Amino acid sequence: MGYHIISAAEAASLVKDGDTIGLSGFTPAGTPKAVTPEIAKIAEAEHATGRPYRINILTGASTGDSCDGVLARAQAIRFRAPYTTNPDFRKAVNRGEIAYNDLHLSQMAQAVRYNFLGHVDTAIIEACDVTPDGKIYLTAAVGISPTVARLADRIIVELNAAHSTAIKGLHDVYEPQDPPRRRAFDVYSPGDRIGLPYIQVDPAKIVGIVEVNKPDEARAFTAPDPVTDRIGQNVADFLAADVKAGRIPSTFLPLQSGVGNIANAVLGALGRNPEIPAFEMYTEVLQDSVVDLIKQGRVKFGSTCSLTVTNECLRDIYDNMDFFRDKLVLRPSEISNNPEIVRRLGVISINTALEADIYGNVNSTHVCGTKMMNGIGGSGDFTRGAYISFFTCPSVAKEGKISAIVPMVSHQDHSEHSVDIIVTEQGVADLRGKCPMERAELIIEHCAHPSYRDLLRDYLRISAKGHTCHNLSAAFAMHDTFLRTGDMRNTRWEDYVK
Ligand code: 0RQ
Repeated sequence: MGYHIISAAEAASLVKDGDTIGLSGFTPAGTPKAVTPEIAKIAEAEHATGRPYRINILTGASTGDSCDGVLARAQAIRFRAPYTTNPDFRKAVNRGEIAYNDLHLSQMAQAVRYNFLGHVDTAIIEACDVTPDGKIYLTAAVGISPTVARLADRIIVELNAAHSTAIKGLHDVYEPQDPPRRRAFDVYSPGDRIGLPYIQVDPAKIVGIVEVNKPDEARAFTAPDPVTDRIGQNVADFLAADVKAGRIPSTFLPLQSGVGNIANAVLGALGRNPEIPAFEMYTEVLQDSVVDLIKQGRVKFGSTCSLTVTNECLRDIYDNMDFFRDKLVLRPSEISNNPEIVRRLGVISINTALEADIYGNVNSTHVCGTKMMNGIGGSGDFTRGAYISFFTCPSVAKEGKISAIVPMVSHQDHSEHSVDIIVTEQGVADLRGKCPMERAELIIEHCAHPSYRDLLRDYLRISAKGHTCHNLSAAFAMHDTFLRTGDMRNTRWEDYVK
């Protein structure tokens, strides 16, 4: 091959204190798994001798434990962007130990190109193949790999035998020009290809190949429960009714769906609903549920940034690539999540909220306004340009002690101007064409849990009249009561009304 085969430890020794590394992958799919644990060992050894060692990480979305987990536990991360789901990383962020920049995923690659996030010293790219002339064939995701591979001083390739070279050809690698020279993206349907099946780099920049045989660290989601099932059913019934009413074309429109248990349940329900025609996905992550629907013919095509599937499911795709090849494409995150394309295609977006307020503003990221959960991910990329934007969540969390419907969100990721439909297991609030007070009534009566409806109705009674009614002394009383007593149901408005 002409490249040096080096150990993961040798590769890690090239990364120095203060360096910035750019990683392949998007979610645990396609993320490097061998070099980052060795970087963590260096950090621990340096810290043991009293020397500083912290690095900056730029990547596509979340990673696996062998990246964010081991590096966070080794206190080896100074700065990281964007989205992450790792519990140890989350704890370190909420202790104020890591500078975490929660960017929209579509903006990540261009933020690196615009030099907003500093110089990339080393790119670590997981591949299933690499050619002597510098063609890198990626694995189960694209993320920001083309950009960090091009901009980095040096590239380390993790050649991972756990991925099959059968995946070659599924990627559509395209890196836009920067303004003022950017051209339109010629994606007019989810299956349109605009790029190359590999990343082309200068082979002289590849300083070493690390041979790896480690599967992706994908999480298996729990099976749908009655609450997530009901949410899925509510979304599916609503979409079927909108098709019948002529608000959605009878041929249907491409869907985007976030990650997690609710997203899986929603897709399952959509697939089962006979009134919804077979559809396409223009999305950032494909989970097992979509692969099942492709096999059943219910999903005709999936454009995605990653195959965030269980290892069994990935093996199934690799073993049946003749079937899947014309039904999937893997794109860089700035294309899979591109707001220009999302609005052009008329994507129906379905994302998850931690909480929504009675006017339709949504918090997807911060528990009680201060503690980071995961991040905004691609939810903003899709919501703002969507044909119809949905947010789903259970009406209560923590055995009913927290209401997901609150007077005012404690952190805002998506504003009422971008949010069309809110769905809980209680029902659906269709906010399209509604003024704020009509929205409040729909959200309280259709989405809030019955044990919180009186409390929310009473909030409106104590609110100052206006286009949007609020009582600014009491707007966060439910959050404050939860933090003081452990249960939002203890909220007494009279304690807050001045
Ligand atoms: O806590 O883990 O302790 O049980 O939040 O909630 O109901 O299991 O739902 O797995 O779908 O995650 C918004 C976090 C939901 C996720 C979020 C607690 C609840 C539970 C998880 P436990 P569920 P999910 C895709 C696009 C980001 C935006 C997005 C997410 C835990 O979907 O990160 O969609 N979305 N991005 O108990 C306190 C509340 C709560 C609460 C739920 N109001 N207050 N805790 N929980 N509501 C990502 C990519 O782009 C790659």
